[in-house]
Amino acid sequence: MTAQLIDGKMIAQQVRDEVAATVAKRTAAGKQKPTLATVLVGDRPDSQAYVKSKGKACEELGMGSVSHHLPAETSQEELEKLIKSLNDDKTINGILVQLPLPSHLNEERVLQLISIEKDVDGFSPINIGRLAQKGREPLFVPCTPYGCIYLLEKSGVKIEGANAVVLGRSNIVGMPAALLLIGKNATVTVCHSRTQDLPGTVRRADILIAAIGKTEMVRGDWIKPGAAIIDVGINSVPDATKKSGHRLVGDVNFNEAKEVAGFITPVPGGVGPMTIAMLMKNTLRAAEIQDK
Ligand code: NAP
Ligand code: L37
Repeated sequence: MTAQLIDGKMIAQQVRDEVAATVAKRTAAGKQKPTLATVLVGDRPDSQAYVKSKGKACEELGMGSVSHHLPAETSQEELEKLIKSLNDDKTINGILVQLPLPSHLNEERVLQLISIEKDVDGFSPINIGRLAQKGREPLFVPCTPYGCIYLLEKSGVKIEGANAVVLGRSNIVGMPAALLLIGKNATVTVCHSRTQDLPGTVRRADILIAAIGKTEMVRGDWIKPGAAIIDVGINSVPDATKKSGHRLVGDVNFNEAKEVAGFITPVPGGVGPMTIAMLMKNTLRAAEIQDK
């Protein structure tokens, strides 16, 4: 292995410790616990697991959490009513609607309803609009892309002037990750399912953020020697040696890429734990904003 491993689990723990220390100081000063409301609609097992981890993280860091689990057939009207009541609830600092929503629901209308001071996922149109404009700051940076950039910076990877390639252009990962990299003065190429010559494009990347959800699609011979690889993909593959019968792998073939790259994140233990840590950071920030 030539690449330096970027230990997301460890870096996430450092972020969590910092958040917990600030929360403890606030609580000692008699302030209300920063409190996150999670909203999950339907029964996707992955979403259920992530929302559960988010609630657990809140408790571990001395913060409050309230979880709303609605049935898959919830109507748009019922969901909007819940969001409005969370907006008005003074005991709630952050609101996270776990995506994707079931297909009959209008995601855009739900996200634009979340009050901007409580939008800890950073997906409301005002937050994303600010992220996309020069000289403007969003109130909250979306958790997964924020985690990716944090890992690069903590590892001492220079973003300014780097050629960055982002694989994927989704609203929750690829596009905001690309906007953040542009804001940090990288030269950014965004690839998607219609991109021609993906291997050739990836070979020019000093920084690669892979978020396509395709098992180990990025091969070792696509990687520029010394590149920094942030693998966001979470893919489940059958594995008879595991009790669960499966294991998680990324969008990058780790064993091949680690021989060429300069830095690489593992899956699991890379971006996943950072997503939760950055959500905790954003929830604390929401409480701080609402103090004022
Ligand atoms: P998504 O909404 O399905 O978007 C996938 C993106 O990848 C799309 O832009 C799609 O292109 C592109 N794409 C798909 N197949 C491709 C191919 N063969 N070549 C090039 N581009 C391709 O997924 P997402 O929500 O962004 O998530 C991506 C991955 O990250 C998933 O594995 C997900 O589980 C994982 N994830 C991890 C975390 C974490 O915290 N670690 C958080 C969120 C998501 P088009 O736009 O053309 O369709
Ligand atoms: N903020 N995140 C936010 N909003 C959303 O709407 N969908 C979504 C979202 N995505 C999300 O929460 N993803 C996510 C993915 C992986 C983890 C956490 C959150 C995670 O903890 N992954 C662990 C492995 C977990 C496991 O073993 O199952 C990891 O180490 O990667």
